[in-house]
Amino acid sequence: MSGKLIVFEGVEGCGKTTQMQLCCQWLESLGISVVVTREPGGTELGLDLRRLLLEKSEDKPVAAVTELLLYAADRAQHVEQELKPNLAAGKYILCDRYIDSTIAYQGYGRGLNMSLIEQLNYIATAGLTSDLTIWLDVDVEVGLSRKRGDAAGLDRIEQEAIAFHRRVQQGYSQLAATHTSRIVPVDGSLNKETVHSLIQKIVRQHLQM
Ligand code: T5A
Repeated sequence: MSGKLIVFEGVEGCGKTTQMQLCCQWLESLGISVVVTREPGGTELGLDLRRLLLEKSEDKPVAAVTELLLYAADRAQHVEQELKPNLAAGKYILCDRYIDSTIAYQGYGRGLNMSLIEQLNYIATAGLTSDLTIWLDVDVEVGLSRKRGDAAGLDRIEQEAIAFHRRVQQGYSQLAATHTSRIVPVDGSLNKETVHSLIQKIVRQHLQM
């Protein structure tokens, strides 16, 4: 595969969408062909799964294992339908969340079995890992307060207790400490332009551009 997979990760409201847009504009200005996608919801099937996963509905509870399997199903479809073909075509893919989200949210956040999650991640991705994962490190209170300012309101997972979001943040911290060559932390509390220029440097260094 000749393309590159760059993943953006972090807690709610860490600024992934904002930074992916800026990164896309920058890469395109260099003449690079870019695909922007996300999990959940990077395919038509995935959009249906995203709605099931994130809509707020008192009378439709989602069990933790069900949630894990739905994220895995979304990923399996996304890898087959979007990631593999675009990488094979030499594209740079900017992906909003990937395997580390499942480890952070379903593993650290929900407390599900880590080896089960790793197996499911492997099944869903067939071993496809990112070339670079940028972790936008933001305090959970800062991220959630940014989201509260958005008109759409908070989704099912954003409405979880603050202790859940803190466990997720701890998960990202552990992941970054373990996978130092793949996951690069960026201080997401800085202003948008500063975060973008830090990301440019990381992408250049990491992908030897
Ligand atoms: N999930 C996902 C799992 O539990 N397991 C999994 O395996 C996967 C794949 C997905 C949800 O699913 C969960 C995690 C999530 O709960 P999502 O679409 O990724 O949902 O939702 P969010 O993480 O909340 O993503 P958002 O798009 O809502 O937020 P972003 O992208 O992090 O933030 P962004 O860029 O939209 O910015 C949010 C606000 O902050 C401002 C923006 O203008 C915007 O108003 N902002 C800044 N303000 C100040 N300084 C900066 N540097 C700023 N950057 C952005």
